[in-house]
Amino acid sequence: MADKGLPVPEGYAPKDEDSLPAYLAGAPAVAARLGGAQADWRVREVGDGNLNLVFIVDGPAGGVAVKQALPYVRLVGESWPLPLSRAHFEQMALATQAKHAPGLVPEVLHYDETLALIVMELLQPHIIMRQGMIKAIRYPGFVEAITDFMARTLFHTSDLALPADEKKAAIAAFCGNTALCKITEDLIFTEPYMIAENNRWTTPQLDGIAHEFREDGALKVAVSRLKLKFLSEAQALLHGDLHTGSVMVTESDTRVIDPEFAFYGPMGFDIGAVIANLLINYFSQDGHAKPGDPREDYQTWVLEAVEGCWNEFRRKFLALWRDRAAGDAYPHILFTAGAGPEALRAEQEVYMDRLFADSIGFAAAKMIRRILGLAHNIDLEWIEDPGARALCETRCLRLARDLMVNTENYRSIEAVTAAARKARDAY
Ligand code: SR1
Ligand code: MG
Repeated sequence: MADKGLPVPEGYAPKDEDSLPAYLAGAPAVAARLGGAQADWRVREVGDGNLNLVFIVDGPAGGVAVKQALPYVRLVGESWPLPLSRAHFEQMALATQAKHAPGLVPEVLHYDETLALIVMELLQPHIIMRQGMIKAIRYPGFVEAITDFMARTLFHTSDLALPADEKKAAIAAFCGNTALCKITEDLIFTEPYMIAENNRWTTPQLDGIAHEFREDGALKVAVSRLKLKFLSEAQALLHGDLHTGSVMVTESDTRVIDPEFAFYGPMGFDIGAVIANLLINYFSQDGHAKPGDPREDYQTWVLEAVEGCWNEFRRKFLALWRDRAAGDAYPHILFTAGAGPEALRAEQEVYMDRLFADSIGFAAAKMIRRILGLAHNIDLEWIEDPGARALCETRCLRLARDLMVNTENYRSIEAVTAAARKARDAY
C-alpha cells in the first residue's frame, strides 16, 4: 500500500533518481541500450505533464525514457486518486499502434505491470511539438505522419478491417480504462458548461463568455450529443489524448506518445483533437507576435496543416477501405456485383461526411475545455499579458461555439479554416 492516492499492489513504489538505476540494471534490453555500468548512468526527472513521473536516463551508449504512473493525478495531487492500470492500457495501445503505424510511436524496451512503469527509446533530438509551435517552428513532415498514424490506427482497429469477434475482444481488452475515460467525460464534455471547482479561465476578461456558455442551452445539447458518442460508439482504438503535447518532433521525424487514455471510441475524437490543438495554436500566435517576430506566415502554415490533416486523413482512410477491407462491416459479398460498387462508393462519401462532422464537433469541445476547464494549453498560457491572452481565447471560443452548434454549416475543412480567419478578424 502506498500512503498516497489509491491502494497499490504489493511491490509498487514510485521510483526516484536514486532508485531507478539499480532497477534498470535488472532489465537487460534497457541496460544494453544504456551501455556501460549503472554508475555511469545519469537520471533526470523531467515530467511536466498532468499525470505521471517521467525520467530521462543517459548512458555511455544511449538513452531511454522511463514513464511511471502515480496512484493519483500529479497536476492536482493525492486528493485525486487515479489507477495505475493506465500504464497497462498505454503499453497495449503502444503495441497496437506500433503494429499498424510502425515508426510513428516510440519503441517499448521494457514494461513492468507491478510498477506501472514503461521504458521506451529516448526520442532525441525531438521536442514536444507544442513547444516548437509556440516558437513558430514549422514541421514539414507532420501532416504526412499524423494522417498516416490516424488513418492506419483507426482503420485497422475498426469493423471495416476486423472480423466481429476480434473487434469485440479488442474492445473488451481496453474497456477497463474507465477512470481515464471518466476524466475526459467530466473535463471535456461536462465541467466547462457548469460551475465546477476544477474550472479556471482568464479572469475577469472571460467571466462574461464563461457565464454565457453556462447559460447556452444549444451548446449544452450539442456537447451532450458529443458526450453520448464518446460514451457509446466503440468505432476504433483511439489514442484518446492526441494533442500537440502528445507528439514529439524534429523537422523530419514525428512520433506519437502517451496513449494512456486509449479505449475504443468514436474516431472523430482523435481527429478532432489534432484539429483543435492546431487551431488553438493558430489563435495563440497573435499573443506571441512581436515587432520583428511577426507570426502571420506561421499562422498560414498552421491553417494549411489543419486542412492537410483532414484532407490527407480522408484520402488515406478511403484508400485503406478500398484496398484492405477485411472486416465484417459492409460485407464484400453485398458490394462486388451489379450496383454494389457504386452504392459502396456513395456510402463511403456519406461515412466520411459523418466522420468529418464528428471531428469538427469534438475539435470544438477540445478548444473550449482548454480555455474554460481544468487543463490549459501552454500555447495560450504562455501569453503573459492577460488582455492579449483573453483576446486570443475569445476568438477561439467564438469559433468553437459555432463549430459545435452549427456543425452542419461546415461542409469542408476549408470552411473551418475560413471561419478561423474570420474569427480572428471579427474580435
Ligand atoms: C487531470 S488530467 C487533465 C488532462 O491531462 C491530459 O493530458 C488529458 O488531456 C486530461 O484531460
Ligand atoms: Mg499525456
